[in-house]
Amino acid sequence: IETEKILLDCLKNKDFKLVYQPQVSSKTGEVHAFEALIRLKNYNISPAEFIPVAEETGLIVEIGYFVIEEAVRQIKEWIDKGIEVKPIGVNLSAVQLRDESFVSNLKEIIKKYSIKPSLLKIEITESALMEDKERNIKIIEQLKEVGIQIAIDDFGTGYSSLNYLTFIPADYIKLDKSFIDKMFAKEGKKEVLDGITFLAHQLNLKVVVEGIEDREQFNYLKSKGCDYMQGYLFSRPVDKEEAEKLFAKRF
Ligand code: G
Ligand code: G
Ligand code: NA
Ligand code: MN
Repeated sequence: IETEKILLDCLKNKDFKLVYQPQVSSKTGEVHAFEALIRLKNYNISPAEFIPVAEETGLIVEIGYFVIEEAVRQIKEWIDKGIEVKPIGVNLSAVQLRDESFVSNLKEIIKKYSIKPSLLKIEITESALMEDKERNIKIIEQLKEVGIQIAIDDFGTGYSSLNYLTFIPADYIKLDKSFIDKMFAKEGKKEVLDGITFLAHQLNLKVVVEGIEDREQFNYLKSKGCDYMQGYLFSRPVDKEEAEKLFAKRF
């Protein structure tokens, strides 16, 4: 209840903001895209804590539209500044897909700021997709038709059936930090990562690896053909001013 009150208050006053974490191209060391992550302006409560509350109460629908519009607005701002802009990925909860107008609302937002739809990326977990499989896959297909990019988030957690990769029309899979850490642990089998990368590439999916904290992991994963890396090794999620400085950077 307490968290719900805080969220309602934040919605009323638009007291949310986005921070951005770069995804770095393994090949060039350039920023390839950003993931947008929500923060409360006036509270130090992690989204890991308040997003579940937002989902249970349904507030995530409105919060989600704020996130999407703010990301698109930021893209437009960077374009207007003459910056060679990169795609921004936003996280999506399953609850947001239940909104009948989801696809048309996204089209509206993209039209309002007149950006290329491919500059927006949706990050969604397989478990969210599987909550209402037929329907959600149809929605993902519609987003793809609009030109929005799709990433399957948190791969390696949950069931991670390789089968579903063949029928979800995605552009990226994101390997989750917990999965990577397991593979790199003493008893882990990091060779599995070669196999997944190979398979993903066969299916025309690019591979993003999350939670990269050390150079050794980066070098190994790069040598195995993982396309993009995200993690504290490069940058924590940062505000838009800091993010802007990262465009020129070579990691
Ligand atoms: O940024 P941080 O590591 O604290 O995020 C914690 C969790 O909250 C992650 O699982 C992340 O995906 C989720 N999260 C962050 N921002 C958003 C958002 O805008 N929408 C949704 N649905 N989840 C988010
Ligand atoms: O669930 P999702 O994959 O969206 O969660 C992303 C979360 O992971 C963000 O909250 C972000 O702050 C966190 N994160 C990003 N890079 C790293 C990292 O290198 N190490 C750790 N521990 N967390 C990270
Ligand atoms: Na994510
Ligand atoms: Mn993830």
